[in-house]
Order: sequence, then structure tokens, then C-alpha cells
Amino acid sequence: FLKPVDIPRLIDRVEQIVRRRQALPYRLLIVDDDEELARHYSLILRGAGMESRTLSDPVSIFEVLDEFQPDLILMDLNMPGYTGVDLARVIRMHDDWLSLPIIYLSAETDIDQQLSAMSNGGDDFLTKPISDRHLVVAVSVRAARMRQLNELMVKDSLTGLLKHSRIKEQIALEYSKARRVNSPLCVAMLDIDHFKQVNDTYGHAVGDQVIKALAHLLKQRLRKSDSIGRYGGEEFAVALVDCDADAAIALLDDIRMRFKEIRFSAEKENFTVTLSVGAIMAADYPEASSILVAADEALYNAKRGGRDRICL
Ligand code: GH3
Ligand code: MG
Ligand code: MG
Ligand code: MG
Repeated sequence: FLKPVDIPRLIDRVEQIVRRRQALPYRLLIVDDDEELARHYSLILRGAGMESRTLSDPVSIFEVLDEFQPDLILMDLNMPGYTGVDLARVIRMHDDWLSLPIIYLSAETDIDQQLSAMSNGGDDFLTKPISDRHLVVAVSVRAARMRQLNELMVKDSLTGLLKHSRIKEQIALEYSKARRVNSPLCVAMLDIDHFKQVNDTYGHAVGDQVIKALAHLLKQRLRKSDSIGRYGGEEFAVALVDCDADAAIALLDDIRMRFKEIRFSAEKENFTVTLSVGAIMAADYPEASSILVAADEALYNAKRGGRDRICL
């Protein structure tokens, strides 16, 4: 006989696993003119392990969005001088916040008002008063979904690194930051040598393992503030922040050496693979757009110079 399944325990387990995988707590922005109520919601959500921020003055909404980077906004409807719908419309005008979920939380009970709010930039409608449990569940399921979608949009599925378009954006961002604070930024392209041969000799699945191994090594060796992206098939782009040329060469060369020490196993035999790196110092270039072209040229020189080397 099959034992009856303890569904709640099963759900608990799944939730534990999901929570561990998405280690960072969900971030909620609560926009409400009733500061006491906003604080109450905030307390409830924090009690459930989320991070929250309250906002009663909409003038600073974009600074707060930019700095706090919420997963979701809980938006009051009626506030003095403006409505949550007005605010949602303005938020939606900006590309960066186009897909940020906005959930209205209001005492408005008129269904026409609710529907009209939702068709104007909102994603859902919750009514006040709301029980603590209802609030926590409603918010966390939507935040979880948002995280999943974001991951899909931003991250490369094989390596978990930033996708092509995102690493490009990130490098441009780091470039302007580095200029502003006058700190050295190194941008490098790393490309696996003779990778086509790896695929041809050992198969595509083994090739994938090699790509993953390099991604893993990069995650291990770079700092948290650095950015790593999968620029193409077996080509990676990295931004090393606050890193001068000497430090960059030391780090990249260490990565090059460690990578070729990895022994990959295939059916026929074990094998090793090498790596070429092209790097530039961002300060030598007047525009963000020319950085990747220059790094690519440096990479080409490393390849032409015989591979398994760095050109900076
Ligand atoms: P070089 O030393 O000049 O870089 O030579 P290469 O063979 O590494 O360069 P090339 O650009 O000719 O080949 C890259 C190969 O990478 C071709 C492509 O089939 C393979 N590739 C691209 N994406 C993936 C992937 O996701 N998985 C696997 N296994 N192979 C991939
Ligand atoms: Mg209000
Ligand atoms: Mg290659
Ligand atoms: Mg390549």
C-alpha cells in the first residue's frame, strides 16, 4: 500500500528549496500616504523574511526604484494630489521599469475603478483591509514569478552568467561609473582555443562541460562587484572594476593557467583545453562603444600570437 502523502510537508520542503535557491529576500516597495499603515505592511512582510521600503512622497520614486531595485510595488490608489494610477503610468514610461509588477492595494471597492486601475499600468488589485497571511502569500508568489522571469531574461541558461545583451549593457554602465569616480576598469574577452575541435572530437555535451567549467572558474576567481557574461558560444566578457593593468594581468593570467590545468574526461581519453584573453583598460578609450571592439582586437592578437596567452 502507498502511504498517504503529507502534502503540507511536501509543500514546506519545496518552499524551503525554492527559498534556498533564491537566497536573496524579495524586495517590496510600499507606496502609501498612510504612513502608519505602510509601516504595518512593511513589518508583516519583513516578518515573512522579505525586505521592504515605504514611500509616502512620490517625488522621489525614481531615486528609490533605482537604489532599492524592488521586485514588486504595492501601490495605494488614492493619495493626496495624485493617484496610484498616475504614478504607475509614469513608472511604465521608463524602459527599466516596464515589467516591474505593480499591485494596487486599496480600500476602493468599486469594481469599475479596480479594473480601470489594472488596465492602467497595474498587474493586480488587492483590497484593504487585507489579512497578514493574504498579504504575504499574494506578494511572495508574484515576487517569485518575477524573479524567475527575470532570470530567464537576463541569464544564460547553460552557465548562469549574464547574456550577451546584458553584459554589454553592464560594461557600458561600469564604464561611465569608472569615469565618474576616476577608478581603473579593465574589460576583457576570453575565448576558448580550438573549441570546435573539442566538439568535433569529444561531442557537443562534453563541449558544454568545458564552457561550464570556465564559467565556474570565472565566478570563483572574480570579485562580487565584477561582471561576467557569456558573450557568445565559447566567448566570455568580463568587467574588472577598480582593477589596474598589473592586477588585471595577474588575475587573468591566473585564470588562464588554472583553466588549462583542468582535466576533462571524455569516453576516449582525458584532455585539457587552453584559453586566449584580450584585455584593455577602459580609461584609454573615449567612448563605451569602442571598448568591446578594442578588447576583441586584443583577443585577435592573442590568437594570432599563438593562443594560450593574454594581450593587454
Ligand atoms: P579559436 O581558437 O580561433 O577560438 O578556434 P575555435 O574553434 O574555438 O573557434 P570557432 O569560433 O571556429 O568555434 C567555436 C565553436 O563553438 C563553434 C561552435 O559550434 C561551438 N559552440 C558555440 N556554442 C556552443 C555551445 O553552447 N556548446 C558547445 N558544445 N559548442 C558551442
Ligand atoms: Mg491612501
Ligand atoms: Mg574559440
Ligand atoms: Mg569564439
